[in-house]
Amino acid sequence: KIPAVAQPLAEEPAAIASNINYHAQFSPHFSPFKFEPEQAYYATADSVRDRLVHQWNETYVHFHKVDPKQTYYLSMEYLQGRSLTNAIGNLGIQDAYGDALKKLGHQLEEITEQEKDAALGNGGLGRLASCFLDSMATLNLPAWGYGLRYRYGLFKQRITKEGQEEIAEDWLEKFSPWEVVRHDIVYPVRFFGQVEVNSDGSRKWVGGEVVQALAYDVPIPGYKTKNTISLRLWEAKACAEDFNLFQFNDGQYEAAAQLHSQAQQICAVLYPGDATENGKLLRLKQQFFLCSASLQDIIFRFKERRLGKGSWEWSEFPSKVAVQLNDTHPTLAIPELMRLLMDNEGLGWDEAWDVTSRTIAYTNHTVLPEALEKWSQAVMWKLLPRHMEIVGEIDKRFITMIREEHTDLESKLPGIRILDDNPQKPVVRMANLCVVSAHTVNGVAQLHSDILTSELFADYVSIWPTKFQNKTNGITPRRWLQFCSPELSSIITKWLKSEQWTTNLDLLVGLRQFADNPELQAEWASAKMANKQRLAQYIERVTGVNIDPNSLFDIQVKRIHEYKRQLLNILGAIYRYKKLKEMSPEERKNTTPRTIMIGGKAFATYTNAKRIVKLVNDVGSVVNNDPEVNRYLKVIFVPNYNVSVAEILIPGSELSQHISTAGMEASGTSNMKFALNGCLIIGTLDGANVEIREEIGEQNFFLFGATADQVPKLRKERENGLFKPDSRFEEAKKFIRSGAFGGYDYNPLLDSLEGNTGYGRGDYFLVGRDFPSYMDAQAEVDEAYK
Ligand code: 26R
Repeated sequence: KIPAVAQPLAEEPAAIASNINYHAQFSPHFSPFKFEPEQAYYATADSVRDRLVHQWNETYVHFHKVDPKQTYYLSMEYLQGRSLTNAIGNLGIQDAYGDALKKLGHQLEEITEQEKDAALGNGGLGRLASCFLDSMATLNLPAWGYGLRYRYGLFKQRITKEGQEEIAEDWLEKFSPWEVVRHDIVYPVRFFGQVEVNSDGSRKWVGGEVVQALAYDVPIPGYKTKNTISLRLWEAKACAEDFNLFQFNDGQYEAAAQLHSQAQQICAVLYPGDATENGKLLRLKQQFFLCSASLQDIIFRFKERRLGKGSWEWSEFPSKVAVQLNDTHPTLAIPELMRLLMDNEGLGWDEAWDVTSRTIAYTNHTVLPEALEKWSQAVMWKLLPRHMEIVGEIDKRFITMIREEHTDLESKLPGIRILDDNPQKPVVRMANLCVVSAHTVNGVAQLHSDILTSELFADYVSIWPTKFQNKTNGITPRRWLQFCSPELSSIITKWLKSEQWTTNLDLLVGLRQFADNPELQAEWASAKMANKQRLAQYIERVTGVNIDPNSLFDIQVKRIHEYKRQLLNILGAIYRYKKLKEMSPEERKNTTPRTIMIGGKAFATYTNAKRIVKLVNDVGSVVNNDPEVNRYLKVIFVPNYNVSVAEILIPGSELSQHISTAGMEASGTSNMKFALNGCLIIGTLDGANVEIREEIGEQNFFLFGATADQVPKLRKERENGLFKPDSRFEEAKKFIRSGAFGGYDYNPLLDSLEGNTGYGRGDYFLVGRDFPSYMDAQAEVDEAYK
């Protein structure tokens, strides 16, 4: 029984102001004599957190009583961004908090900007995880997320003369008000060691080193509901007895604390470099650490809830627990659940397998070969000997099943079994382990799911015809429209005469009947202009470049990758610049002025991606400082793209680019965010673009490029020297090679577009093939904008 809260939560601005004041004085984070924006932020966050904690406790007690089937989302990444605006918005207390802060001499908007982004992820997959948490909370689902509490999240990107520089992002520097450390929730996680066989034949994993997983809980409030679910992030720490007092007193300080510093490495950074053996081992440790701690916790909660109901059976587990794997990164949850059930709980193989395979489901997020995880068997035997036994047994039984029940697939076994015993480099194929073990496998957009069943996982379809599904990605309309564009949101609400669209986006079709209404058009245009002005101010602040809010705002923001083809975008911009230079002043006046913005981070060791960042910056320096043309064209590299920057860019966009080589972008999710903010798309038939185009209509989508089914043939043709490049494409490349954008050697980057063979060479991503149709589509954009 939880005692009732003694003091009701304040509703009136005056009472809220006094609560904020209270936190400013008594929270131990800073001197009570200062109340500048930073202190006001922490005090406001603490005050909002009180409300969340209240709902959060009630949610936990409620689901404990009801004991429904609960979903657990296992993800190595979460891109939460900022929490204050979202929490206040979901609780429906913006006005009261805005007024309260005014009384205290502050603006809510200014206060919310004090918050650092929680960037515990890389890109699409991490942001998807965060959007799902918001939606599941809003839908009143019993769901939790599990992840790692990285000390340093995704690096901060600084642009220098050399291009991108990575800087450690100390998001916890001044503490996060959105996490609650749970000293009562700690599990041991073992690494290395060996397998012991007991007299009864049962097996036990012993020895090695054991670290502690300590829980940090982040509240996830639903929108307009009390449901407040948890994101539980694990931190690794050593046990007290691992600190060697004897050595310490002997002056051997480093040796004394060795186990402590080893434990700290586990959660030190997101995606540590894996070029070295040490790096690979650390990543595998991270993955296992997440899986083991989360499953121990899930089993603990299952037992706790079932014990309240009297007797229970393990066979009930899959009707009470769903574990969703966000890509293959948490695949070790499969052998870990098997191990816990067999070695700790005493289940036999068949029973443990039945429970495990009915509990686990797997989402695939990429078909890129280099992103399909394969772990060295040797490293796995060393770090996780018991799990390798189990994976070996799953593989053996899979082979037996094929030989007995699917003889037609026997010849395919080398490709579809889990272990790849290639003597050069024996590996475990994590995606295969997921497909064999999970009850359901899904792709993230229709086209992507079709590619999974027709190519990547085609051989499994006849074994399990009903295992494969599509679940097209989505986004939370609260963060990505309601809160990031209050101007546009209130216009939508006004015309629909209801706010219901914020939880039921289908209702937006109700706006169609007003599409030609000049009054709506004027309101809409003024909201867009306000958002463009806000964006222009931001760009001026971070780059020093002044951009014209009356020009077409054209944006491409996402991780920098060759398949996403930022290179196609910048080559198009370069061609546009060259043509503008060749025009007379009179001719220029007839063009459509454009501001092209490109932003995104390149993985630190991805050379060509970093060259693309440098090229965009170099082109910007030349174009933006060219007095002849800079009224008609600006090229901006937006530094340090992250969730908060996206919240400024997307509402101010008019055209956005989703131009990946068809078949390579699993879904994309920013395409949805842009479309939702009334932005048109130029894009290929790839990922979720296909479905977005069906929803928004062809007239709002500037389509170009090869289709996914043409791509293999086009690559073949290219290899056979049958490709004839367009003269515009040649001209743009030649212009760069001539040194028009400075002394940096772009030849290696441009050479990746030449030749005729191989991944990453010979224009594997078909930039040259799609360039002419891209330029034609851009010409249509210019006309439409006029
Ligand atoms: C382990 C390592 C090699 C690794 C590979 C790939 C780590 C992280 C990734 C990230 C990938 C899987 C990713 O972010 N994929 C993106 O997922 C989004 C959400 O489903 C999609 O919208 C997007 O198209 C896809 O690229």
